[in-house]
Amino acid sequence: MTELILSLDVLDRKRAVQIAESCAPFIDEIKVGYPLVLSAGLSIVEDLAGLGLPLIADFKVADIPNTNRLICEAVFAAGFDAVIAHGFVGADAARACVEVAHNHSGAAYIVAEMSHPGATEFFHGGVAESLAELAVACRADGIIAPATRPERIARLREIVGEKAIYSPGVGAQGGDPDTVARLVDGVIVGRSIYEAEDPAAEAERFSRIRR
Ligand code: BMP
Repeated sequence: MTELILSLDVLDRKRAVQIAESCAPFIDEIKVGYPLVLSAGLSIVEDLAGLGLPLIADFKVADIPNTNRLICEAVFAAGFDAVIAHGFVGADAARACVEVAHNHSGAAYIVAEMSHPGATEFFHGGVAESLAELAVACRADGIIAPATRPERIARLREIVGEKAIYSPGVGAQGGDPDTVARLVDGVIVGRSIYEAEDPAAEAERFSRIRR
């Protein structure tokens, strides 16, 4: 099944919780990143935990192994179920995130290629392929790949095989959810849902990709 993952980049705590609650029947996971955590505090996790949906910490962790380890320990102690980390810092640093995640029965995903136009300045010439290979070598649970470039997802799938591919970049960034849903394990949607007049109705509309 392809999951629908809500990217909850909403700054107001009350509104974030309201949106998450109303969308909960139509989504499979919630991704929380710096915008919400830096505005509302890490304790936002406690407010969202009651929904019973896995919570992904999108902190794109990218430091030395020891610091990565400390960050990931804090992430899982806060109650998150998964963490997103960068791979360009090297296998030792990425592996630190994976090890902490697995010690907490959680998951770690490595960014292989990003979705915005500027990403191609550095993610080209085999870089994303190397990061996908690193994710496999580090026993990460999956990768992040761009919904804005479905042909790249297909290429990265050849490398990661059965591992999960979660893909942001549909809607507001131009990616087509139905095309991408056929290629990935989870479609990440932010603004198209949380900026909609009726976020729950929009989440329900997107939930057609859960098949
Ligand atoms: P939106 O649907 O509003 O564009 O949100 C996409 C979410 O996915 C944002 O939280 C963004 O930071 C994240 N993201 C992305 O858009 N592209 C990437 O390559 C990696 C991401 O984590």
